Amino acid sequence: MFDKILVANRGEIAIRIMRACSELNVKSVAIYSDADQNSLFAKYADEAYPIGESAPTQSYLNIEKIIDVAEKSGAEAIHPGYGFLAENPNLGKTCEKHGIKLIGPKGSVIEAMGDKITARKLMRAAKVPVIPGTDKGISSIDQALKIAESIGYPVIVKASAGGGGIGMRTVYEEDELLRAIESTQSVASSAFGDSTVYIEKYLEEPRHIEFQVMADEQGNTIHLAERECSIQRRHQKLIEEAPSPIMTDELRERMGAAAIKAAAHIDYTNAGTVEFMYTKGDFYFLEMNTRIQVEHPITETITNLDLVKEQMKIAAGEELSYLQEEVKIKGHAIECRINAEDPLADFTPDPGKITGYRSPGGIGVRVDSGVYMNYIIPSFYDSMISKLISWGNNRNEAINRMRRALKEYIIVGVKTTIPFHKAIMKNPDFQQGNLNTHFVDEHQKGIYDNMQKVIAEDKEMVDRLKSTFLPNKKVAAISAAVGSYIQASQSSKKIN
Ligand code: MV4
Repeated sequence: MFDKILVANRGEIAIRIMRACSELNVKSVAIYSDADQNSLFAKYADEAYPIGESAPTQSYLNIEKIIDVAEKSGAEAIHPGYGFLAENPNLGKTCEKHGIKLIGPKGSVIEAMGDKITARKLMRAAKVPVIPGTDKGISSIDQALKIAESIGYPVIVKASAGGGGIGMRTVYEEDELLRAIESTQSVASSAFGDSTVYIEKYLEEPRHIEFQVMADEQGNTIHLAERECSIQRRHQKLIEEAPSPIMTDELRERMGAAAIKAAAHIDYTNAGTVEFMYTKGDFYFLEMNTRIQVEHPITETITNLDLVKEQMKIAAGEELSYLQEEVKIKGHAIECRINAEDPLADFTPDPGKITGYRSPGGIGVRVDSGVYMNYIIPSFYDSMISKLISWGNNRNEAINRMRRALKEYIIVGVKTTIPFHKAIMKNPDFQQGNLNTHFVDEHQKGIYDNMQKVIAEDKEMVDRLKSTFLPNKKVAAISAAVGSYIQASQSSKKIN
C-alpha cells in the first residue's frame, strides 16, 4: 500500500477519501484553493497545501500545480474523486510521466469512454446491448434522414464528445432533423471543440439504472449490483437508491453480466459505472463513468464494502479482496443529495454561511459532508452540502428511516433541498417505486405543494431542535419547560 496520497478534490469527497486513507494507515495530502482555506477537508488532511485562487481553473483543474504538490509532498498516488479532473485523460498521462500512480483507470480507457461514438463501437463489439443508432458521425443530411427513417422517430441527436446531458436534441419528425443536427453541432463545437454528432433511437420513458463495477490489475472484474438514479432534474441526480425497485435476481444476472462484459472488454481497471437505460424489460448501454461516483455510498451500504479503500488497494497492485459470489446484497439504501439550493425557487443556488447545523444520526443513517457550524459555502463550486444515506431491511424501512433522518436534519442560514426530499419521500408514486427519468418534471406541481405542506408540518419540531443551538427566546422557554418537568417528576416521586 502507498505511504502517502494526494487528494485532488475538495468537500465531502475529499474527506471520504481521507477517511479511507486513515483506515489504511496512508498519509493524506490536501490541496485547497483560496475559498477553501477554512474548509474541513483541508483541516482533516495530514498535510494541506494552498494551490491558488478560487476559480477551479486556477486550482482544482490545474494539473501542473497539483503534480507539483504531489512531488513536493512525496505523495506516491493521486485520487481525483469525482468532477474536476476525474475524467480528464491528461491527468493520468501527466501522472504517468512523473511516476505518480493515478487511483483510477488508465488514461486511454478514460479517453475512449469519453468519446460516445467510440464507446458505442466498443460496447457493440463486446456484445453489450446498445441503443439502436449509428456508430459513426453524421456527415450529411441525406445520411441522417436515412438513418432516422430506418430506426424510426423519435430519435435523439447527440454530441460524441458530450455526456451528462449537454449537447443533445430530441427529434419527433423528419422536418426537425436538420435543425437539430445543426444546433447540436454548434453546441458541441463550442462546448467541446468537437462538432461530431450521431443519432440514436429516443427512448421515451426510460429508467436510469447503473451498475457498479470493480476490476483489479490482474484481470478480475466483478459487479456490485445496481443503483436506480431516475430521480434527477436537468441531469443533476437528486435521489439514488440501491437496489432498483424493479430489479429481480434474473434481471440483475443479465445486466450484471453485461456490465462485466463492458468493463472486461476494454481492460477496465479500478472502480467504474456502466450506465444503462431500462425500458419495458429491455436495457441498453448508455455511457460508462470512469470514476468513483457521488452515489457510491448506497452501494457500500447494501454490500458492506468500502469502495474507496478497494480503489486504493487496486491501484497499489492488490487483487480484488472479494469474489463475485462473495458479494451479498442486504436490504435497501437511499441517498438524498442535500444541496444549498432553494427548491421552492427553481433550485437556485444559495451559498453562504451555515449559522446553525444539526446532523441526523441513529441506526441506519450515514451523513457524508464537508461542512460545519459557521462554515461558509463558497459560490465557486457545486452546491452540495452533504449526502444523507439511509439503510433499511427493505425499501419501505429505508424510506421511513430517510423521512425520520430528514426531520432531524437542521440547517440554518442557507436554503436547502431538504423540503424537496421530504416531499418525494411522501410521494405515492415514489413509494411504489413507480419511476422514470421524467419523474421530477412530471410531478412538479405535487412536489411543490408537498414541500409547502412538509415545511408547515415540521416547523414545530424544527424550531425545537433549532433551540438547542440557537440562543434565543425559545431556549428560555425550553429550560422553563424542562424545569417544571423535573419538578413534576420529583413531586411524583415523593407521592410514590
Ligand atoms: C437518451 C435518452 C433517451 N434516449 N438517449 C441524458 C444524459 C446523457 N448522458 C444521455 N441522456 C439521455 N439519453 C436516448 N437514446 C434520455 C436521456 C436522458 C437521461 C438519461 C439518464 C438520466 C437522466 C436523463 C434525463 C433526461 C434524458
